[in-house]
Amino acid sequence: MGRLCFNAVTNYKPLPPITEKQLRDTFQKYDRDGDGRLSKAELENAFKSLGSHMPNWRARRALHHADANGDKNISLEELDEVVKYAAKHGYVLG
Ligand SMILES: [Ca+2]
Ligand SMILES: [Ca+2]
Repeated sequence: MGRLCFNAVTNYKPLPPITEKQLRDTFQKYDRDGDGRLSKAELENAFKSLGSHMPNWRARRALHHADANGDKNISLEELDEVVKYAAKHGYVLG
């Protein structure tokens, strides 16, 4: 009977699922001008860092989805919706 090598399996550690808090922190980090809101460009950079292949499109969708008052910026209150949106689409820290 041959010996099976399980090293490849046992050494494999799946990344822990990213928490919504971590996602939120990541988005907040991308508030580059520190005005407490995420503009579309800032959102785009955040999605890029999360590994989005189409950060521009994703930022537009997220804005459309979460910008409750329509000022084209994501406030801290609205950020919860963006976080949920990103989590739902499987975004992880890159
Ligand atoms: Ca900002
Ligand atoms: Ca807004």
